[in-house]
Amino acid sequence: MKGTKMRFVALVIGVLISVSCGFSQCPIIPAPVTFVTAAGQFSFGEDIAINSDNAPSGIIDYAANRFTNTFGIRVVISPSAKQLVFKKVANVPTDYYSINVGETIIITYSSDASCFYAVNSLFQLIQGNPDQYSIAKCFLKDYPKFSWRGLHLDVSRHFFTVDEVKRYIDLMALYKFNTFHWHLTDDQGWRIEIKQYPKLTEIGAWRDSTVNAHYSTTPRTYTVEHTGGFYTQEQIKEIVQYAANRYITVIPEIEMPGHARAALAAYPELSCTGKQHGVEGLWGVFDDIFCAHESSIQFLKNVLDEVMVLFPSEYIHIGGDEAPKTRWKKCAKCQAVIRENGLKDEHELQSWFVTQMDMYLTSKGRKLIGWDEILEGGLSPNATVMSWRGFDGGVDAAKQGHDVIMSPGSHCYFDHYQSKNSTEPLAIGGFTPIEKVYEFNPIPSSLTAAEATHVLGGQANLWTEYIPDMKQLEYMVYPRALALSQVLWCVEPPSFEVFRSVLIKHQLNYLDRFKVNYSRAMCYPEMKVSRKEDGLGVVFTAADTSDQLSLIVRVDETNIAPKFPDFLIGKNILSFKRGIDSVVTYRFEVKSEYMPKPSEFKMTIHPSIGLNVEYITAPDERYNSGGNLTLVDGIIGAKPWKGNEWVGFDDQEIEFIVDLGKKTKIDRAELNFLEDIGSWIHLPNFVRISVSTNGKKWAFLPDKPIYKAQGCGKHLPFAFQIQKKARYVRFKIVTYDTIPEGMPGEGHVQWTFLDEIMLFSK
Ligand code: TNX
Repeated sequence: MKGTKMRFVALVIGVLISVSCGFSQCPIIPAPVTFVTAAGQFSFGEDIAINSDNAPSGIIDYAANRFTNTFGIRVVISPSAKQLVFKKVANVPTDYYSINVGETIIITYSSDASCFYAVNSLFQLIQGNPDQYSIAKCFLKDYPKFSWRGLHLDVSRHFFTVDEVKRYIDLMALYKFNTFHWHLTDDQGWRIEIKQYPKLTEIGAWRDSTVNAHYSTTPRTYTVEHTGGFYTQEQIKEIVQYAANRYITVIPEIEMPGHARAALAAYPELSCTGKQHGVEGLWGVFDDIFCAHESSIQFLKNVLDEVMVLFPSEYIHIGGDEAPKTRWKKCAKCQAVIRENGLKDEHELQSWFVTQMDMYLTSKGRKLIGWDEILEGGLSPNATVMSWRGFDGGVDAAKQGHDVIMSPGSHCYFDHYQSKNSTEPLAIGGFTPIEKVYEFNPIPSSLTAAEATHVLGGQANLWTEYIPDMKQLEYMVYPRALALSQVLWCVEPPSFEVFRSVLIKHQLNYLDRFKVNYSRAMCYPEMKVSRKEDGLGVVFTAADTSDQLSLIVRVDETNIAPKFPDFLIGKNILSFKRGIDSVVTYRFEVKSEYMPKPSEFKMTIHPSIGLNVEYITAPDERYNSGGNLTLVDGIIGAKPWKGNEWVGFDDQEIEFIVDLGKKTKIDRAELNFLEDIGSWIHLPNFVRISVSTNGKKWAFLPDKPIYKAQGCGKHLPFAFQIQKKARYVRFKIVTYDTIPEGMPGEGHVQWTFLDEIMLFSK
C-alpha cells in the first residue's frame, strides 16, 4: 500500500451483469449460491473504515488482523464509516449472508457464524499486490447446504503442537469448515491430560519406538526414540476457544473399547489380561482393548467427566471402531457381563459397552457419536453414526432413524494417495485424488427424502500414521479440503472443471499467502493407457495445457532410447505391440513445471498387454479404476499398494477369462496377488484354471494352492504351468471362508487384489 492514497475509482456502470470484466469466474471456494459481477472495482487505500454495527467484536478483530497481516491495510472502526458496512438481516436461510461490492462494501449477515463466513469470502475476493489491492464490483449471496462440515486430525500416531493445531484450525476457517474432530487417543499415544489418571499422559503419551517405512514392509524396522506429547487441560481450553472464535466446534474423540493400547500401557488393570505392554510403536489393530468389566466402564465415565468440562460440544465421539473380540472371548469378567445381561455374543457386548456410554453422555445432556462398527450387535438408542467403511453403515443408521455423518474412505480419507505420481510421499494406501473427493455426495440415492434429513453432513479424516509433520500434513489436506468444502457447502456444486480452474487460477495464490504446503498433484502429468488391436497406446496428459512437458524414455534401466519426436502433450500416442515372449520395461521420465523433480512412469510390455479380459465376477467399483484393462495394461501393481493399479474383489469366488484372440500355445501364466492384512487384503486359498478353444468346452487343470513362500505376498508373481493350446484361459480364484480371528476385519470376507496377468508360450 506504501504511498498510495485512499481512493475510489469513479464508476459509470451501475448495472450488475453476470460475468463481466472484473471476474471471469467466481474466485471463492466454496462457491456462493449467487454471484454476479459489474464493471469497475473497489480499490483499497492504506486503511479501510469499517462500520461494524453490532457485528461480533471478535469477527471485527479477526477481519482487522487479516487486513493488516495479509494485505497491510490498516483498519479504522467508526459508526459513521461507509467503506465497509455490516448489517444484520432476518427471515433468510440458516447462516445466510450477502456481500455487495460497489462504491462501498456492504455485508449483510443473519447469524454470527454467517458474519464470519462473509468476512472470509470477502478476503478471497481481494486481488492485486501490495501496490494496489482491489475487488471487482460484484454481488453475492450465500448459505450452506450441510450443517456438519468437518475435518478430523489424528494427533496420536503423530503428535502436533498447540500452534500446529491452531494453524490447522486457521486454515479450516478459510474454507468455512465448522467442525474439528480431534482424535485424541489411540494405541500409539494418549494426548489429553486427565487429572484423575495422571499416568495416562505420564506413560501413555510417550512411545519408545516407531515403525519405519510402510508397516506391511518386511522385515520391519523401527526407529528407537522416545517421542510423544500431550495437551494440558489449559491448552485444550485455549484451542477450543481459538476454534470457537472461528465458528468451529471441536469434537473430542476418546477411543473405546479398541485402539486403547496407550491407555492400557498406563493402567494395564483395565485390560482383560492385566499384562503390562508398552505404548505401541507399530500401526494397525491390536487385540488388547478395554475390558468390558465395570471398573473399565467406570474409568471411562470418569475420563468423560473431565472431557465434558473441557469441550462444550453437543457431541462426544467414543470411537468404537476396530475392536477385536479375541480377549473378550477368553475373559471371565467379560463373559460374566455377557451372561448377567443376557447378551448373545461379544458383538452384543460391544453394543452394551457403547450403550453404557450413550446413557451416561445422554444423562449429561450430550450426544454420543461412534464409527460405524457401533452398528454391530445393535445400535445404542441415541447414537449418531460416523460412516467410514463406505456409505452403507450411514444408510443403515439413517433408515433406523439415527443421525449420520458421512465420511467414507472412498472419498474422504486424506491419508490416501492423491496421485499416481512416483514422487508422492509414502502413504497408507488407498487412492483418493481430488476428483474423487469432488464426487462426494453425503446423501446416497438409496435414502428417501425423510431419511436423508438424518445426514448432518460430511467429514474428511486425517489419520497420521504416515504424516510425521505439519509440512506433509498440509500436503495431504490441501487442496483436497477445498474440494470437500465445496461439496459440503454448495447446494449445487459447479462442475469439476470449473472447480479446478478456480483452484488453479485463484486459490493456489490464496493458499500461497498463508504459505500452505499444498500438493500440485492435480496439475501433474498423467500417463493414460488405452487398448489397441495389437497392444497398448500410451499418452501423457496435463491438467493445464500451457504446461510444457518433456519426456525421456529409458528401456530396462540401461539403454536410453531417443526422445520420441515432436512430443506433444495429449497428442502423441505412443504405441506398444504385444511382445512374443519378451518382457521389456520402459521408464518414462516426465518433467513438468509443476513438479519439483521429474516423475517416473513404468510400462512393462509383455505378451498379454491389451488382450480382452472378461470379468465373470464384477470387481468392486472402488478398486477398478482401469476397467477391464487393468490386468493387462502393462502397469504392474505396486507393493505396498498405492490404491490404484490393482483390481479388488470382496467375493469368495472370483472368475475372469482372458481371450488370446486365436488358438495359441500357452506354456504358463503369471499373476500377482497383493497382501495387506491391515487393510483386510489376503492371499487366496487356491486357483483353478481351465482352458478352451471355443469358449464353451473347458478343460480343467488341477487346482493350484497359493503359497506365501513362493513370494506372491511379496514382490514375485505366482506362476501356473498350463502347457496347452487354447484361445481362452479362465481363472477361478477361491479365497478362504472369512478373515481368521484376531486379524483386522475378523469374520468378514477377505479382500482379494489382483494385478497383471501374463501368459507366456515358452
Ligand atoms: C482405520 S477409520 C482406522 C484408523 C486408521 C485408518 C487409516 C477408523 C475409524 N479407523 O485407526 O488410522 O484406518 O486409514
